[in-house]
Amino acid sequence: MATTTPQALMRAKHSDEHQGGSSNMLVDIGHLKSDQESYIKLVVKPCLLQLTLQAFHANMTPIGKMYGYGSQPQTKAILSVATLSNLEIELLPFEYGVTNQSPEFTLKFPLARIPAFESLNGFKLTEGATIARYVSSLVPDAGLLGCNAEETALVDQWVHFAEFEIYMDASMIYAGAGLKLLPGYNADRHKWHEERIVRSLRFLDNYLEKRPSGLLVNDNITLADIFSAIATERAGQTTCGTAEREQTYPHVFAHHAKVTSDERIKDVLGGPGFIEERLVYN
Ligand SMILES: N[C@@H](CCC(=O)N[C@@H](CS)C(=O)NCC(=O)O)C(=O)O
Repeated sequence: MATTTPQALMRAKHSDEHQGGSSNMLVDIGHLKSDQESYIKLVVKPCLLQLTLQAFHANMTPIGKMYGYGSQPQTKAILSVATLSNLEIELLPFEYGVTNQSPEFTLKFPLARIPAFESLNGFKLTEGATIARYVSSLVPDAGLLGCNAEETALVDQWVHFAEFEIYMDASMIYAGAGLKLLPGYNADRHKWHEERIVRSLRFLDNYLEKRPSGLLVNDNITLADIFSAIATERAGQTTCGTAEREQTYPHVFAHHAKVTSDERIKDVLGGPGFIEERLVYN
């Protein structure tokens, strides 16, 4: 199978990456209704990566290859920490629902899910946060897991918090109210997910307000900041419109802006695709 660098592949594929699944679940967008189309136009397309990563990748150290696509949040996190650690992961050509169902893929990764990583010596790993943590551990000097045991524990705390207390609920709203692809999604469920996100974002905003660096663990970007920015991005595509971002959770979205505008990773993370008005379900 032909391979290419992540950068070239993402440039080549960015126009159809989301066709296969922008949410955390299998997405068939063969028969879109007009409101689904407009959500995709407003939210999904602006998220597609505008990748112009160039020369500064020239001296990266190769560590392995990965199936994923550049607009998938977990893949973005992994490629961000690889970039910050000066490590190169080869992103393999991937067609959602085809590549991950192929015998070549399922022999190595039986769950048929991405991202799926294989190191140069054949070590295989799935689950985006785990792959990102593993990659972060390869270059301790990059500081992505913090600088001591306590900081590392805090990094883990915020990664889990971001994934399970923000991203998961926001992704349900994204798929249920945004893309209208979740069977049985209804107003009660919407309210339940929204209340969980509100509670978490309030907590996060209060915490960040007291952080002089504006970052979660120390004065440098860690894995925690990357996962948090990715999770709050999904909140800014669902439960947080402009008013909520600017007035209700200003520290959360200042943190998001700080992380995603970092010159080293801003092209990997791509544009946020924020919405103006928060999604209401009716
Ligand atoms: N828990 C996994 C979830 C990853 C995930 O949701 N992958 C989706 C694509 S966005 C997938 O591979 N779906 C294929 C399937 O479920 O068959 C992680 O965090 O890495």
